[in-house]
Amino acid sequence: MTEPLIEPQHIQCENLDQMDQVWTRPETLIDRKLHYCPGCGHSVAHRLIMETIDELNIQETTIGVAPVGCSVFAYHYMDIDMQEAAHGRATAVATGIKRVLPDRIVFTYQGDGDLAAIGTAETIHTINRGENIVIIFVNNGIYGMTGGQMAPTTLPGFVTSTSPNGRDTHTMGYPLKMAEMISVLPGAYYVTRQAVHSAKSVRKAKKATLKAFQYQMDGKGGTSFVEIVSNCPSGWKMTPVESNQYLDDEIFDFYTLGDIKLPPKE
Ligand SMILES: Cc1ncc(C[n+]2csc(CCOP(=O)(O)OP(=O)(O)O)c2C)c(N)n1
Ligand code: SF4
Ligand SMILES: [Mg+2]
Repeated sequence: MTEPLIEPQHIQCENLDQMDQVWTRPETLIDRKLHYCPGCGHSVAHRLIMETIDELNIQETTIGVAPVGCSVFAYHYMDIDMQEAAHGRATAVATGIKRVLPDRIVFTYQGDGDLAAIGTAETIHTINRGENIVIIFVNNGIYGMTGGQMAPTTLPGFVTSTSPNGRDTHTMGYPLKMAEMISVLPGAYYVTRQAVHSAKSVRKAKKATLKAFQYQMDGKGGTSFVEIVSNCPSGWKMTPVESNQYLDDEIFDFYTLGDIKLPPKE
């Protein structure tokens, strides 16, 4: 029998009633077994969004748009109104919803294949029109759902099932920095790049998500874009721990974390 990677922890909690509760499941995050692979950042990203919706008290007024990709079943976990979109079309669907129901808070949740490959045109034109929606972009540098093919965001040299010798920039081009690209559009109101691989990064990503939804509620500007650079342990052929280390060692040098565009000062 192979040894478990992480030994189970048996923690004795003798004075449980005297302890401060530091975490509870967000009310809007449905208590259901997730279909994601162990250690996948999608589940943490889901939690952040649902915490944000709880804290802003917008469960009844929020409509999410789910993509095609590993997060295609996002609506199984998010206890809000949700609409499924065809692959890449989430921001176009969100545009329609927001225009018909302008008092609703509308967001898309999309992977990098969905947003930065088949959906590039929809993404750019939605933001160029300054639609007052939030786009949550989970960039894990690969097509996770379909078996680990190269994405437009894959780093040079990275091995995937369609770049078995590593991404060769001469024949396969360079990785797209979507956040930087769209930040030059006048319709982009708030653009930030975050991560969810550590406690510190989760706290920062949460603040960014809160801001993005709050900006939409204030209705002063255009599109808010929150990129979450994440892992795909299965597609990357790494353990969850290795994949999080890889983010720190290799990925964040290219996909620098932090705010890229802030709303104009009043
Ligand atoms: C029109 C169309 N083309 C291709 C596919 C196949 N397909 C499904 S998901 C996907 C890519 C998913 O990758 P990503 O958006 O990065 O999400 P991840 O699974 O990595 O979270 C592709 C190419 C499809 N479902 N529909
Ligand atoms: S294939 Fe990758 S992105 Fe999809 S659930 Fe598994 S680890 Fe997450
Ligand atoms: Mg992906």
